[in-house]
Amino acid sequence: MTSVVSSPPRTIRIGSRKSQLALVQTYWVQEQLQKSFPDITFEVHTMSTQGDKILDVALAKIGDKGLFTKELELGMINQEIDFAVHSLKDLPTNLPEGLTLAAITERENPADALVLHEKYKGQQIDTLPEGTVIGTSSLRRLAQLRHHFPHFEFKDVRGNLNTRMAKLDAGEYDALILAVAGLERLGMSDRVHQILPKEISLHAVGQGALGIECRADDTELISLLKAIEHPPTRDRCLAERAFLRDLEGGCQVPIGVNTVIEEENLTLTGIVASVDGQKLVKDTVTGPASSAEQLGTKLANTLRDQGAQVILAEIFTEIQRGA
Ligand code: DPM
Repeated sequence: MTSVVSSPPRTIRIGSRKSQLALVQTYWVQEQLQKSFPDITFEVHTMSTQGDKILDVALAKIGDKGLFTKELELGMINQEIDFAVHSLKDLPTNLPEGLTLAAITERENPADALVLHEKYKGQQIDTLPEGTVIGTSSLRRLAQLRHHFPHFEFKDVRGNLNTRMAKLDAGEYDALILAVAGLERLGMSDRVHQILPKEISLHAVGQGALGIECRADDTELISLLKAIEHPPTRDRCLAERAFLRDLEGGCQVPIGVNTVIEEENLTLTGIVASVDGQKLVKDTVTGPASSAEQLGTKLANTLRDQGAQVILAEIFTEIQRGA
């Protein structure tokens, strides 16, 4: 055994929500980092967030940004944990002072999936009958689907994936709309009946990617975390997040996006829709991927010129009134 140690090996504490999906994601990050840095110990610490505790109120009505992230962020500020793993789409676009988005991991399929009750087996979204009851608590999914399928009924659904599936199978809903990525990570890809095309549903900002947040002054950790960053996903997600930030949308707004990188160019498409699906503005911008955030801002300006701000202002008033 050697007695000469240059610096004590560091133990790094990872914060995670306790949900099954959050833990799968966190253990994946832990494993990747452990492989890259075998001399460092990575420990997982779990915490409950506000979003895990309030289960009976529609997400949009809670209205608070950072529902699934605040407790973890306090843990970092108070030095109880060193970094946190989030579903990037649950991470607000403005982070608390002293914290930074250190890395973004490779994105899985960012699309939304149609999950059907077994009596509809073999059907697609456009063959479902009038009055089909769709469960979703996403204003983004609600607005886009209402726009295309005004003859469906929509019902709020909360709870983790297993709870939602049980409600579907029990007949409380005919169909659910869920992220393909979440279903895949939990080994439930077989429940995906159809991947919704982008013409029907543009996905949420950051959907399918993980965001790693840490203290902005922990430069040593930030450089370690770059080992699990996926640059094309980062560019796409930075463009998407700049777009959302510029429109001042929280995560519970009917804003959807799509991004593609070809050669050095990034193409960003965005939509802002009213909750009833009646009003809708959509456009696309293309430019160098190295200026991802400027592209997001550019698209926000373009959509604002087309009336996005008016649509969003109406939604905030409605939510405040508790409509
Ligand atoms: C956010 C939304 C939802 C989650 C809103 C949206 C879906 C809520 C619902 C911001 N966070 O997408 O328009 O439909 O009731 C969430 C999921 C994942 C991360 C589950 C899902 C897994 C996929 C991923 C909840 N957060 O969207 O089906 O990591 O991108």
